[in-house]
Amino acid sequence: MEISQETVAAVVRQFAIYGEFEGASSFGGGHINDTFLSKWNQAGITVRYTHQRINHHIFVHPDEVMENIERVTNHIREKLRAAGETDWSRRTLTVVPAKDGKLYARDSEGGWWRTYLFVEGAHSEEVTASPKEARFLGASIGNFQKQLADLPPPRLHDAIPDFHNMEKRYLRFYEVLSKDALGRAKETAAEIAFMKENEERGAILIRSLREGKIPERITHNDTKMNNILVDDSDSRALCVIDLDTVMPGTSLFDVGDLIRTVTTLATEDELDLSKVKFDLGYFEALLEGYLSEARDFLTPAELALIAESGRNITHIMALRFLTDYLDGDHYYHISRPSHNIDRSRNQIALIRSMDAQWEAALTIVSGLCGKKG
Ligand code: ADP
Ligand code: GN1
Ligand code: MG
Repeated sequence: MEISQETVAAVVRQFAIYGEFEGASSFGGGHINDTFLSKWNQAGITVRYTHQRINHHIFVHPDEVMENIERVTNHIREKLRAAGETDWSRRTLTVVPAKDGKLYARDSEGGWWRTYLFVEGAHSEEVTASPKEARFLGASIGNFQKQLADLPPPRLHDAIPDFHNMEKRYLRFYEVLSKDALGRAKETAAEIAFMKENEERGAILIRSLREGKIPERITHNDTKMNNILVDDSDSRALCVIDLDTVMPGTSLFDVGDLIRTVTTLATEDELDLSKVKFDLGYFEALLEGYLSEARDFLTPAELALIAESGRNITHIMALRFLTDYLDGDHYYHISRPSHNIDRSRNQIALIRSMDAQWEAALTIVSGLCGKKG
């Protein structure tokens, strides 16, 4: 549903922001929430804020999501301050509460909104610029997991229960497929066949977690690279954003989504599948960065599944995009009718490219895990 300027102008005024509202415009390319950037005149200085209408069909308890985000960002901020870091308001998101003290505000149509300080001098990217940048991205997520390892109880809310539960994702896929409401199964026979052939290996991470072979940790669960802001000045990963899905999970969900998005120079919806290639150089650089922060706390069982995590999360996305296409595109934002099936085909191409270089990927992981320092 389109959001009118009037709705935005009315809702942003509910937040505890000083000064004169100058306007807001749509911003960013996320698939889930609606993001706006606003400008305010604060006694002669222009200050910008980020506002998001939370997709409450997906995050059905937005108040709980905001509670999670407030706890997580406060914890990280305290850590940064204690370590004597400066510039901490660019290194973690800052929630701006509403004037009534709540972490969200409601619009006249029942929408749920939140506000963050806009992180200036940073941007998000869709493809990695260099192996050096891949290293920074990896280190930022290793560090994020480390920062949250000692978050005091209680347990975070499950923002989306079973978010990366492949067995449940398959059940939903079969349900949607059996209805085939739009008659799209025929044209997607090859992708459906791929999903059926690979169902067994898709469950590796979720089964390992359930059986206690790998530990539960606080993880981000949506670490695609455009959810990490990069500093304009030096290309360093500056701030991990899009925190809606931070909740208990496995470290492998995060490293897996990084592998999915950082190790190919094609975007997730690239149509020329010959460009969708898994790049071992970026893979190694990414893992070097990640392990520089995470190797001390990861268990041998987690390390052994690192390469698999990339394939697994790519597989989940391929399945989710296909399911949404068969279901009539209700979940992801799309900008063309074939967008979801294009994404699914792209992700399958990436899995095939990983498969083709599997032994080399495993050799890189064992080389890195053996390395000291
Ligand atoms: P979605 O859940 O829809 O993906 P995100 O939280 O990822 O929404 O935000 C969409 C985009 O908006 C991000 O990729 C980023 O470019 C930009 N963005 C979001 N929050 C901020 C912020 N606080 N400062 C600067 N840019 C932001
Ligand atoms: C969505 O919110 P965004 O665009 O960063 C999705 C992720 C997928 C991603 C695929 C809550 O992420 O799980 O990996 O699209 N987020 C949710 O691009 O479903
Ligand atoms: Mg996002």
